[in-house]
Amino acid sequence: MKTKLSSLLAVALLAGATTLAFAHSAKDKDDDGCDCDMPKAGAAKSTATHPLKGVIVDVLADKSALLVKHDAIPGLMGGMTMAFKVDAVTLAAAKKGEAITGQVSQTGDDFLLTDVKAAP
Ligand SMILES: [Cu+2]
Repeated sequence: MKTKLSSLLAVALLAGATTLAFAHSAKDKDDDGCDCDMPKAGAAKSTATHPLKGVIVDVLADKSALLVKHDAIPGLMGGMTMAFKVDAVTLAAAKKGEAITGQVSQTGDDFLLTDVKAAP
């Protein structure tokens, strides 16, 4: 029993060493100019965004936000009318009554709307 366990441990250690060696060689490739680590970080972040479909009810310029009547966002909230923080470019381009799609992410108590596009 003890022998079997230690041989299993040896296999696990070997597998770990192989993984480390592989990770190291992959990292070496990064040093050649590939920014492989960057998209990975972005992908991790994007798991916290949710696709939104809605209509701009009002442009709240003083709050850098859009009041949006949105459809239900699975896993986040039901359909409702609420304010979303947007960047200056999105705010300037936003038009009352326009149907849009976008990506919702949460920062503390604020909901952020990015990647805003006119709905097809
Ligand atoms: Cu909402």
